[in-house]
Amino acid sequence: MSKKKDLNVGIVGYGFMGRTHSNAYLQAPRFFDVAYRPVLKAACARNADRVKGFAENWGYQSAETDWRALVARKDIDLIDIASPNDTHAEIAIAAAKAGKMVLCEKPLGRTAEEAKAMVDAVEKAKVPNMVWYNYRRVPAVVLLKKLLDEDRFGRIFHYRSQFLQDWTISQDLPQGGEGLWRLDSAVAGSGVTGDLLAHNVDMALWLNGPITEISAMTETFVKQRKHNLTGQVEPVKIDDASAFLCRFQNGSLALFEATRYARGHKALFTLEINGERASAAWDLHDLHRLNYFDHGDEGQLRGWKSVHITDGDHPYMKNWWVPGLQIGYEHTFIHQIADFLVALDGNRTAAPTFRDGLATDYVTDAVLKSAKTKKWEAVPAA
Ligand code: SOE
Repeated sequence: MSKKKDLNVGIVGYGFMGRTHSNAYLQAPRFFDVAYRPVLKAACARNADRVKGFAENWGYQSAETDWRALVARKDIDLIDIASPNDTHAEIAIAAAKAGKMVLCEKPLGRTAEEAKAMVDAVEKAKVPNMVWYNYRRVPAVVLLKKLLDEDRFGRIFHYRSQFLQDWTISQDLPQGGEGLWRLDSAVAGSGVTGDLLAHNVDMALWLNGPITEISAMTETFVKQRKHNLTGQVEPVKIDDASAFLCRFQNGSLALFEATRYARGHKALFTLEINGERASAAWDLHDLHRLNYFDHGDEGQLRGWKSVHITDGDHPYMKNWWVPGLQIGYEHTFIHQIADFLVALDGNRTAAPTFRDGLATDYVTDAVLKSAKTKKWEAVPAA
């Protein structure tokens, strides 16, 4: 392997996503033939002691407590935003203005309006940009995309996708603050619509093309929760569950559902697509399997196949262990940064770009709007 060029990374945020991204920067150049080696220059978060501990644990060379200082540093090429949703736009826009590459956790903006300002900033500055919709990089999902691109399915009739969790059912769970900001609408923007459904939507737009119109419903099952920052019981303004019907530009009809109230389900992300000649189904709990039905198979043996996507000719798998051995959740982030580094070397951009992230925000905004108006809502093109 040739000598790699340094790519100096400054990350904002040391939570769950700060860890997944940091791990990806370290592992990608070890497992993939990429021209760049991410150098962990600085980690940034408000709590000085904790950010220092995080930096030491992951091998960041320094720690900052003000993201503005991080963005101003001349020794940093790329700003990675792994902090809560209310910080995304301000940091991304400042980083783009400073000429940095910008990677951002999902959802891109709390609203499409915020996301649009972020797209304008990175496109004006012409800086590489990407949103961490990591599930696009599951090998079985990438294989499904390849099969669709090869037109093995024919006309697509249906798409359906769910993301089911159960961790907010207790009424005693507070809202707000570290770990629970996803329940605070001021920080998160929305509830499951922006947090979970956004994953389903990003993947669907990639696999099945644009969504044109939507009819949605949302519900907030627990109406009040203690707020961790004020100590007061306050109204809950996020959506706890969100579901919608829609039409895709290719004429297919779809059903989507996300909830944190599906008792027994921890992160059940599913999808199924039905075409004229074939169907496929995938779920995150069995992420290595792609279930595939080919109507072209010989009649007496026609049926659903469960293909174990771990062979050397499956997407990404030749870079890991030996055929049959599995990889997991953290590898989706490693694949994403590896793809980013390959694209960077070729002066290309890896998807999903900020503009792709905006397309998802347009859909989630339309979901929230339709749930309020109780009408079908059109989805603007990004
Ligand atoms: C919420 O529980 C969450 O952590 C999301 O924020 C992530 O995006 C999803 O991948 C897993 O669930």
